[in-house]
Amino acid sequence: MTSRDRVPGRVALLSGGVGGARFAAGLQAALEPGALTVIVNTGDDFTHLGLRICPDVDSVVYGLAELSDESRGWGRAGESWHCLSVLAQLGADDWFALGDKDLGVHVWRSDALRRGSSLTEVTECMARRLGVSSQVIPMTESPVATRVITDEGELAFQDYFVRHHGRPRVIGLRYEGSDRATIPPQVTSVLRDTQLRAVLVAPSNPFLSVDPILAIPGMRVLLRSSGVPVIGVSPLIAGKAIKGPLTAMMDSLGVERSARGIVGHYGDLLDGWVVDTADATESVNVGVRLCVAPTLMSGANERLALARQVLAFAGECADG
Ligand code: FO1
Repeated sequence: MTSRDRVPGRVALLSGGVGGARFAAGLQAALEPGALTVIVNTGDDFTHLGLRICPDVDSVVYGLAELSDESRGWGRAGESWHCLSVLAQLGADDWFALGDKDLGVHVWRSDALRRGSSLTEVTECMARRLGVSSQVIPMTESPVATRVITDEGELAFQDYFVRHHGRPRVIGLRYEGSDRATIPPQVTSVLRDTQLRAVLVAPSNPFLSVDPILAIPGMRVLLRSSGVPVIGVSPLIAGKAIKGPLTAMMDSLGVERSARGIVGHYGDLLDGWVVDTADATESVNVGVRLCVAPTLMSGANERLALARQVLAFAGECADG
């Protein structure tokens, strides 16, 4: 693509892991190099085998660096699992699948954090060294941990999601530490940049990936006062999530499985909502402006096409 085909202006994206990483890759291809900033959920982060693991940050960086395993959506392509097999042989915890290449990142990051670097610095360095032109910023430096209240008791996020395969019925969620969390200055500066043309919300799980970002005190006000359209992309296609426990969670948390249900859940955040073509007829009385687009991001062309359509819609919303 020539630079003339690139959409001008800066864009901020709120993102979780897998779906968010794919959408971020499309936006990076559609925008001028360096114009995308991804603000990433860290509620899934945890310490495992002494290593600090940041799954959504890593999924986004790998996606932007074109290093992701496309079928899994998390972790790296061409991964090997020698370390994990040794851990299993030794009777260590092996329920969380850490690949050998991925482990290199966790060892390096944990060491850098122990030596006093911030997660923002480590993430910026990782993205740059892996050749990413976009800015990737963890939602906060403060410790925030998503806790899932289920019919089998309260679980740490990765216990619920990976160890229990997202099967327990979800009754509620807590974003532990979020009430004391602070917004990184880099996030504030992007959201106040006069070149900013849109704030986008990725097609990520609202409860697990986006709500932890919105739970940081002052974040909603900062997003709303950015003066640009806030546009979300639906994580549902034909009323279902591509992967993961979203629809079961919507049912158990009493959120209607529809555009209206999710837009209503986000409250006064959004100016516009993008639904898949399969959901066009169901998406009535949503309460915000609506755009219909093919949202299944099966490859690079589809990701780019979706990004361009969402950016055009954001432009229409800005023009009134
Ligand atoms: N997801 C799984 O379903 N099983 C795993 O074993 C697993 C390992 C893993 C290792 C590193 C990493 O960065 C992500 C990993 N994920 C795994 C994905 C992760 O648990 C979730 O996708 C996110 O936290 C939700 O966005």
